[in-house]
Amino acid sequence: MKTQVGIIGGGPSGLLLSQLLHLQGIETVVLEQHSREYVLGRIRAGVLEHGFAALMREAQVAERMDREGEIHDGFYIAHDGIKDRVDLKGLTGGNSVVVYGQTEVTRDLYDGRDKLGGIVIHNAEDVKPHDLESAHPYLTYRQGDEVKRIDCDYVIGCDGFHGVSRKSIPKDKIREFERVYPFGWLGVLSRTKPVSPELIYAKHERGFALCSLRSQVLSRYYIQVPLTDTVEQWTDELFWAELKRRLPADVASQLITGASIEKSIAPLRSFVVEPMRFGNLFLAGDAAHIVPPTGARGLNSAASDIYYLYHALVDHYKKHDDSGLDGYSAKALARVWKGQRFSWWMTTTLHRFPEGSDFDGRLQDTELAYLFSSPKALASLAENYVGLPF
Ligand code: RFL
Ligand code: PHB
Repeated sequence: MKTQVGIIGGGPSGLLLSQLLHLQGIETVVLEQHSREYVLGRIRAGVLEHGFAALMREAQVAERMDREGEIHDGFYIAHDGIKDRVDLKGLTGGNSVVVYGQTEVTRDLYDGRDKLGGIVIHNAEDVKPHDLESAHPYLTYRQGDEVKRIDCDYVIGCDGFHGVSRKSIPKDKIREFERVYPFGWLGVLSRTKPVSPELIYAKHERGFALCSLRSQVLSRYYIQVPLTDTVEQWTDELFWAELKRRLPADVASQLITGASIEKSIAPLRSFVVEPMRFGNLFLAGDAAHIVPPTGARGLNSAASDIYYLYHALVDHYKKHDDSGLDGYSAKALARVWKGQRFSWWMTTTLHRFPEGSDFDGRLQDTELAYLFSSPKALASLAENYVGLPF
């Protein structure tokens, strides 16, 4: 098979790029190692910035998001038994975020690909990129006993943190930057009315907690846990009891509990690879960078990569202009690092660090005291949370 752009990974990054390019008459093939059901079974992001939402609209897959997604004009930070509101709309001159699950985003993108007859090959095993430094790279993959080949002009690695794309780059051609946090998030999804119409990020001496939602009948809650904990250890009863302890009393008393319909533990990590290009391979999304989920930046950082790549590839094919492709890595990384800084700040400010000193604790308290006494500091938080411009 031959195509113009070979995309590895059928998560939100790969599907969005494929859809946007298709609408511009540029051919793509997406290779996904898992089944569609498996990809749609993963519960991840819940908060989309307006830039991401705009890109979904440009990709003509935003109808359901615009109908069912909730516009959130603010969120709360709970600390010391009280909750302080961050007025996103007021502080940013009218910006807000959309609460709409990544599962639904991905479902809408698959539907969009189907409608246009886009090629998404599932259960593609052993995907390998070849000849990335030549003008004629190609991909191979296995389906059953058969090994197949796709020739393309460019390979885009959208295959997440554990994918094959980044690993295909010789070690001496890239530099990796990483911070691993000494805790994870235990997440629970439940068919219950959310405790608060807006998200609550809670700092507590027992550890961080987050009250989020997918809709007015579907709640998503998280608590910080040691990395050694397992999902089996956390019965629903233990989870709800621990969550309540970490919330202000008036919030805890309102919490409606119920059976969990999904429960998982995610480790927290900050990671960036530089550059985001090797020959004719371009990395995008989690394949190139990971943030701890505290700032809700992961999927939103992927969106800016896709935006830059989309425009760069359109310029290449339609205007024979390669400046976008040549400048991609530097441009993408500039925004990626700002997302890293913000996610690191939210994480270090709101979590309990097992090795943290009393001095560190006082600094955390002072961060919040300063934040809620300074409209300028709050405006900086709000500007980052709604998403910096692409
Ligand atoms: P994905 O979603 O990991 O998709 C990669 C796809 O590539 C496939 N793949 C391969 N395919 C072929 N061959 C191979 N060798 C392959 N290896 C992998 C995989 O099967 C998969 O389908 O990466 P993508 O598309 O870049 O999207 C990134 C986002 O998923 C991620 O950044 C967010 O989920 C992060 N995140 C959040 N981001 C936000 O912007 N807002 C949030 O509120 C938010 N909350 C979260 C989050 C991530 C979380 N976890 C579990 C890590 C909350 C959590 C708990
Ligand atoms: C979620 O709803 O899954 C979610 C929301 C905000 C975050 C992280 C995760 O910062």
